[in-house]
Amino acid sequence: MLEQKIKNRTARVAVLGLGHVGYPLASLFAMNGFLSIGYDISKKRLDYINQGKAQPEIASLLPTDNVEKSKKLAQISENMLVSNNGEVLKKVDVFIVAVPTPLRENETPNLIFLENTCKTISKFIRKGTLVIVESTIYPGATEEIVKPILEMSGLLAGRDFYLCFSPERIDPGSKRWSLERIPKIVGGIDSDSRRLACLLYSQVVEKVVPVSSLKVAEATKMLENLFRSVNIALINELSKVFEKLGIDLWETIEAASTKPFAFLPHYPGPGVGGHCIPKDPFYLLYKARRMGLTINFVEEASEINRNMPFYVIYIAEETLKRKNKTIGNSSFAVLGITYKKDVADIRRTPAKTVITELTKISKDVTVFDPFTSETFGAKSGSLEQTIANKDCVILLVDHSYFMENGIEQKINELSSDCCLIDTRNFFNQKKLKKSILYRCLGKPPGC
Ligand code: SAJ
Repeated sequence: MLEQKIKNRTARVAVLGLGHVGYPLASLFAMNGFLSIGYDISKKRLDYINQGKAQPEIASLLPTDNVEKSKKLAQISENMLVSNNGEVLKKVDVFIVAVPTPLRENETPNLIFLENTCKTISKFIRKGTLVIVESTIYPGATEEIVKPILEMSGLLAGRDFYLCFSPERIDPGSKRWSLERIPKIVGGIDSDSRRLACLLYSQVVEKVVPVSSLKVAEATKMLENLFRSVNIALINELSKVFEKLGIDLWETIEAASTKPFAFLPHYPGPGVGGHCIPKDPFYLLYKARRMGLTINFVEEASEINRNMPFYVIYIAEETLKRKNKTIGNSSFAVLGITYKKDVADIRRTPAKTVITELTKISKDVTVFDPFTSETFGAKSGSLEQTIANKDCVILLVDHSYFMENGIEQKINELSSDCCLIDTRNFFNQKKLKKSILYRCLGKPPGC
């Protein structure tokens, strides 16, 4: 009986898709004594994991104490096997789907990875098996897309096997919110399915939140990421307005954050990147449009966030003008390429637009990021080489590395009196030498 196998942790749990969601999840089950099967079609990804290179992605799961840490790592390697061979999916009791759900060029859902993964599962699914989808999809997709493919096996969801949706909520790079501490939402095709999935997750996470249906669970993810996209867009739009009004938006956000209720701070920046926030709202829009509805917020927010990289270049141009320099004849240093702080992920990073546009205008653009060697066609160098003799230094990502390596002092040691564009309110202007023309997004010039 599956329930018993879950309770005594003898259930074989397979996670399909070992990306930034699936790999930590498979590791979490292994750490809690389950036989965890990590399945991924990419040999490159499997080699990366087997060489231990993906360990930073599960850092938040591991204890800081080295002895305890190596115990956990030993448990993971003892209980977890990763493979791209379908044979490992035989005798699996629980299948968890964590494959990417990207967008097509026309911003409609591309469910090809999800569909193919469900076809794979349909070959190995047995009576009494539990299937849980964690990949972000639009409300209704588990019943419309996943269920019919799984039933190609001849087994029926709700009668022969259990089917659930539980949105992944991983916060990449967060040390505070490790997987087991983030409440797990669970919706099922029926109450038995939901009960078993809740029982499973309650073995590995602190809190499980059952909801009334698959659609509510799917919609929860949509709401969370649309809420984020819209609030970031609001604050990005306000950054332009407040600058003109001569008001420091960062100070205003801190002040508003003292309200103990009904305000959640979001911060302006060079744009919104990553695999989720720029993409997920379009899944909901797609579903709404199929019903003849629209969600203006989705497109409005996306438009505002997409334009931020151009606004960063506009600020750089305006600041260089105050030094009687033109953007075309200026040299640039760009600090930070990844989509956000302390992550090595460049998916949909706004840095790509900033650098691509800058290299169209200026012949001398050098970039540096401690997490990636990607340059988007610009020159690269060490941190020191990147900022040396530049007319304009633009910080796009507030990596801890920069402060840990004395970025303010390095900029003060620069011989050239450059312009410094800060898109993250990262620098303490008081620590910068006066000749540096500092400009922070969301603050009036000279503030
Ligand atoms: N950003 C801002 N201002 C802010 C917050 C973020 O400009 O106030 C930018 C970041 O720099 C980054 C982008 O938005 O470029 C997204 O960063 P993020 O931290 O908001 O999002 P992700 O993609 O790293 O993770 C999000 C999270 N979703 C929410 O916070 C609602 C995470 O919890 C989800 O699990 C993840 O998407 C996902 O997988 O959906």
